[in-house]
Amino acid sequence: MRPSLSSYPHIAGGKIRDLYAIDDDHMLLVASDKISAYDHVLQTQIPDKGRILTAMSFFFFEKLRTTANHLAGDPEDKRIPTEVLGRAMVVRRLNMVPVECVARGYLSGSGLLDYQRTGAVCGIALPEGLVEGSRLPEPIFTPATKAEIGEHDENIDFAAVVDLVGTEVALRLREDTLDTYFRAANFAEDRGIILADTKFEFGVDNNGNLVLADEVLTPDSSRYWPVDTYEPGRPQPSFDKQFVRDWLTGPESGWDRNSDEPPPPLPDDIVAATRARYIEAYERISGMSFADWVK
Ligand code: Q0Q
Repeated sequence: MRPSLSSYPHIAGGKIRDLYAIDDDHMLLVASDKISAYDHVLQTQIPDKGRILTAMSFFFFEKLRTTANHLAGDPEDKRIPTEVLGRAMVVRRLNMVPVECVARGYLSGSGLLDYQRTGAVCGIALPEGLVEGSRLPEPIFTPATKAEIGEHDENIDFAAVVDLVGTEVALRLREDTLDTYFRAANFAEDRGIILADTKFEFGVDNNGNLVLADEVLTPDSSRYWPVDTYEPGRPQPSFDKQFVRDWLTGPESGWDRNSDEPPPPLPDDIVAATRARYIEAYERISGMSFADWVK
């Protein structure tokens, strides 16, 4: 008999995910079917998105198991309530590091903006002449401080990370972030998906070890681009959200992204196509069929 979700105190809620306390040493990380676009959480959900992205985290935690992580149970752990089975992870409770550990292999988003303004990202000088989507000479560690809900994270330089966590932990954060990104990006690229960047969260366990936490290498914590349409010099199509973005900014939605109006509900065909893209990303990367994932 599985416990009910209501028996676990709710600890934190992001826009898309929730965190519950199981006991003093364990937490439950739950992914919803919600999707965000243009800084809005859409009213339309994508069926199975929470299960697909949870399957991706489990896959990468196993694939990258030489990096210590916070997983404390398998996908069918008996502590997972039936209502969230397949889209939840039982994890060890950690002392979370107050730094968003971002690795970038390509120039996009806030990294591109920083580069256009200063020629550098997080204090790391880059070659001249780079454009949107440029592949960087080598992946870079571009940390950020966690923003309040609804705000964007603020990019900081390595010295600021040292001020926050000390030199030894800062060096380990940079090393683990770049090493884990490099391995995952190579793996994904061999399967036709560019992992342009990703955001890791780390925590410290009771033995003082630095541990990879949160979700990992999902399309919500990373930029996934299709290799076959990659072309520097313009915004790259998102592997998973492009159908949503194009419809919302196209003539059919009637929505103005510069207005204060919330986006309208998505039509069924856009929902179905987006669900298929999430499944395609998981199956191409993992080599497994989503039909076999926990339900
Ligand atoms: C922890 N979060 C993320 C979050 C809101 C997720 C705290 N193993 C852990 C974890 C993890 N993962 C956390 N705390 C202690 N031990 C994760 C940012 C926030 C909803 C879901 N915050």
